Amino acid sequence: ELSPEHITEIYDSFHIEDDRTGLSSETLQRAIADNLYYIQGKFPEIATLYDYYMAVAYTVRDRLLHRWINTVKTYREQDVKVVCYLSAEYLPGPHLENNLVNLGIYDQVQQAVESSGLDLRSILAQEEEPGLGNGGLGRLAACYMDSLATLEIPAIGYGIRYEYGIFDQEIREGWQVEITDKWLRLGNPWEIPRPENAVEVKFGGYTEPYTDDQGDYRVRWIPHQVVNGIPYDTPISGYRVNTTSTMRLWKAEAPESFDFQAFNVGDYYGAVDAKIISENLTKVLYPNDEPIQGKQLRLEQQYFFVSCSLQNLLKIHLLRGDPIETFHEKFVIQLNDTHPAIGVAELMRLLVDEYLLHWQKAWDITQQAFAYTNHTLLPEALETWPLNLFGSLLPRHLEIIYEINQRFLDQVRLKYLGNPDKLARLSLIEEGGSKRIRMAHLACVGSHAINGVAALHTELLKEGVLKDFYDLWPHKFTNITNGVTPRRWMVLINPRLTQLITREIGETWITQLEDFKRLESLAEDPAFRQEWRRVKRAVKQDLADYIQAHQGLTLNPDSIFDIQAKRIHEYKRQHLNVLHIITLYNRIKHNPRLAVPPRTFIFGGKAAPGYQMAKLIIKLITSVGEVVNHDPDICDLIKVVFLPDFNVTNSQRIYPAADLSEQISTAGKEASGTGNMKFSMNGALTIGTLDGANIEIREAVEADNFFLFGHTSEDIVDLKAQGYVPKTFYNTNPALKEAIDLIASGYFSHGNRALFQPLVDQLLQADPYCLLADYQSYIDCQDQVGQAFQDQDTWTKTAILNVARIGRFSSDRAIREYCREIWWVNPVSIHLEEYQQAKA
Ligand code: F58
Repeated sequence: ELSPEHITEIYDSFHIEDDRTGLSSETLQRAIADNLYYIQGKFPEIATLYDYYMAVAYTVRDRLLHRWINTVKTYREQDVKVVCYLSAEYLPGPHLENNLVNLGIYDQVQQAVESSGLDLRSILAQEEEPGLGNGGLGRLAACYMDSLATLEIPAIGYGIRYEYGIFDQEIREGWQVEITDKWLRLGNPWEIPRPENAVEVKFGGYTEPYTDDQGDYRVRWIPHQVVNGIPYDTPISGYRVNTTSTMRLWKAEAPESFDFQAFNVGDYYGAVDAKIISENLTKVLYPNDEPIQGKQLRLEQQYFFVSCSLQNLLKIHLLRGDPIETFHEKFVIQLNDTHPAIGVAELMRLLVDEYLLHWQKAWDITQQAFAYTNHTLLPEALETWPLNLFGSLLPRHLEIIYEINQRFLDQVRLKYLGNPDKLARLSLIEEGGSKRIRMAHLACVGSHAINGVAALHTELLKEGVLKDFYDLWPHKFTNITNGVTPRRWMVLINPRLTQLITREIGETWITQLEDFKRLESLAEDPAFRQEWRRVKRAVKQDLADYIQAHQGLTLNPDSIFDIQAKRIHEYKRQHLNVLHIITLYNRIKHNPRLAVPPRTFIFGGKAAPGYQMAKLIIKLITSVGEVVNHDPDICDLIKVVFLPDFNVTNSQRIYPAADLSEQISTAGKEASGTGNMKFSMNGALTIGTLDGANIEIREAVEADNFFLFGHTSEDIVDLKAQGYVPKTFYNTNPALKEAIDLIASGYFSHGNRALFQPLVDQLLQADPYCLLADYQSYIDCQDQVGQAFQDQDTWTKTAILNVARIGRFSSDRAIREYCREIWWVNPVSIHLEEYQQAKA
């Protein structure tokens, strides 16, 4: 322990180099050269663009570091309540440009780089994004980290440092090919490893009872294996505030000593094997957008990062000098879906077995600490684990879950006078054939709050999958509609529109997106509309240039850019979009003089590698594109583009360029959607169903400014209850029949009728996502879109109104709601210490 005087003395002896904190372009230029030389060990004659990227990244990281250190110090000293976001996935996107925007040093860095004869855009393009997630859920976690920092809410995001993130997608002969994502190959300048904070995680083995000194019954867990968790910290900057939060990702390593001493004494090769096995744990992200039922490694990943994180939190709590009993007053833990739900049992184990609390005390702390966000309604997507797998990996947790369940069901029994059906439905254990643990039930029982991610989704949760829990604890349920960060999804990706808007209404909207409403009156201003159109046209040209350069396809920037970009899934219905394309194609073929507004259909999205139907949908899109794009009869009126490798980086070119955003999931299937918000924020109009957050977007922008079609979620339920027969729609709708028949005939597959047979059969025989039932309504609606686009002035007015009214869908609003309704946390300002402030 050092005395305060001693600490001051140490500080006085430090000299913080201006080159690490200064923000002028001259200082930045010097710092970049310094980092190139001393960190990269390079000089201009041999430096690659990537070396320059690294040098710039380290330069920016230095500027983040003292903000970060002050943030951590402040939280330590002030004993603040901290939000802990537990998420198996994060999709933060490239860090460099985001940090330039948030720190407000884009122009200075650009000047510094240009003075050295380099170009900032090409340096930014060097960054490999961390693809540590599948889609919406991982990206939401990243938006929330951005908003937490910007709103100055103390927060840590915990997750997994996958060595290989989501695969890179290539398209070969129209098919998706998966390429390993080696994102760490050239080093990652944003992370700081902290091996000194490693923690141990146990797996397997058995438990045994013992009596402690107080004569209390206790349980000891003797594991079969121990794995080390090494934290890697990445700073997450807030927009124009000093707050810099931490994203702490865990990497698995083998503790060599464990195997040597306890098991394989002297067995060197055995120990090396154990090392390889341990390090497999955080090797790769499961590239599925539905849960991976029954894969042991997946459960190991979940338990690993959750145990590391909770152990870390307890350590921080005790280091701050707080008693274990007040843990829940200082930390709130948000479960991003059920992937970290094992945390409920793990916190109980830590409190009861390791910190020797009594069960009831530990349970009170646990329930008050945890909150659970559900992200899906698809019943097949609810996570369950086979009991025997679970028990062999986590024997102590199985006992704890039995105990939680027994006490829970005792309570239920009293309330429902025994009703056995109710008990069976609520139980944490699914009975029948083979027993399974229901992770959503564990999350509900162990949390003080449960939320869905859009109004409809929360309502459907309450009447569907979580109904019994809602009946039991209505007060636990809340809706928090998702949001996206306007920093990345507007300021960073659409500088042209940002500038135009800011010129008119100032820049307060960047942190108070509701201020967009000041654009409403401008929608009436013809001159402003013209400027808006000019911006949109320029942004579309940018995307057209990119596609020309990368795919050799020439696009017409005056055509409707009609875009669907998201994971490929039957419920998202990319193939409904394709049926519309084929319908337009057929119309032109039948009547070559038909006046149709030119359209460019753009798709992007990855299919889970094992999801055959999704991969076939990609092949269908590319095959239809091959035919349509080269058919002279079409006279370039229709173009179909599949943009490979949809990820955060590539998506940033896409959202700003859209005229029309496709949000066409079967009603009741998409929990919220967040792409819908990104498109709309950038001035696209939406064609969509009454699903997820579409409903709220439509309410906000008003019905006239939204292209609505399709059955409601209630209709869909009724339709199915009455025995849905897709063939009826096919038989009674000639245009639909013609489109499907054309696919089946082999027209898009060089005469190969077998290729798309599975897709056609699925539509005609089952059509679980009701494409056929929604087809006509979709086509009619698309015809309205085509009409509306002819009147560019009105279209632009509608686009401006969409933007003006989209303010509610900022992640800042969502995070404020979490803070107020679920977390009970407050902002804490971070002040830079004198000498550092002077430098800044
Ligand atoms: C998505 N879920 C929802 N899951 O589908 C989407 O409607 C919502 O907007 C978004 O969450 C954010 O709330 C989602 O992305 C996954 O990717 C999981 C990955 C791990 C396996 C289970 C699905």
